[in-house]
Amino acid sequence: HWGLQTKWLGKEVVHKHRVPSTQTVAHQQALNGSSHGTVVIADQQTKGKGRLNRKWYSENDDGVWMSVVLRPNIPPNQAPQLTLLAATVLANVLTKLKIPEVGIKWPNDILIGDKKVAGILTEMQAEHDQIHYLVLGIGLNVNQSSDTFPDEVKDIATSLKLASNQSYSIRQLIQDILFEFEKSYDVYMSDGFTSIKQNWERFGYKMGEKVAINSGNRTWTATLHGIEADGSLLVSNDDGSHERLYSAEINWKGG
Ligand code: BT5
Repeated sequence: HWGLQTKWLGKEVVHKHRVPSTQTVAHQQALNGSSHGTVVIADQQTKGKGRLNRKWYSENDDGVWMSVVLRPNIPPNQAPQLTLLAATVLANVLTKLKIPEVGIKWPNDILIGDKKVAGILTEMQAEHDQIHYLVLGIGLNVNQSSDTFPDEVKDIATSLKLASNQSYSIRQLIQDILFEFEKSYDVYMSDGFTSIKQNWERFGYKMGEKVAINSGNRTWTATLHGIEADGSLLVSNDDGSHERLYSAEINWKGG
């Protein structure tokens, strides 16, 4: 049993040892009518997914690999707020564990120092301007050591163990994350985006600093200011103009 201390989140838990991706399983669950708050957990994923068809390495039992089915009563254009909410929840949980230098790199990377420890993938099914359901995936590296990561990510990835020299119970982390997620989600549903914004910006990576930004074929420097209700990132350019970014890559190297 998962020992969850939640009210509605994880009332139904689907646990698999090894699946291609918990996202796919969660989509099937949702299409088969699974209720709001259904959680899909896997020990291992053979085809973990990132955004834009990128890979999420999660082949071993050394991380939290889970997806949550949500049926929120919000317009589809507010769905990015749930990604920001999930990022804030993860940052809070890690900080409570006394992990140092936790940051959120817009839009969905959780960092320790300059390295990525977790990512979030939100996929939505909407029709007639209503969210049918949403699958929110969380991948958190927990007990990997430095030689566990594949070459492609070993310089950019980290784990809780690498950051703190201790191992963690994955089950306990899942309990903590779901508990905090439910609390924040309920506050968000009653108080709206402002409940997320402040908390997110507290962790916001390089907030108020000048960084290099990459968007499509454009690269330039700008100062990061904060997040907007539509999930965009507000920046000010060197010529003083402000801009909202909807998809971009933040690089710290050129900053
Ligand atoms: C993400 O995408 O960061 C979203 C990751 C979501 C994973 C969860 S696990 C449970 C659920 N089931 C799934 O199949 N997915 C979700 P993105 O921002 O596109 O970042 C992907 C990039 O992160 C890759 O291109 C790599 O550079 C890097 N990466 C891949 N695996 C990593 C890992 N384990 N740790 C750190 N970085 C990684």
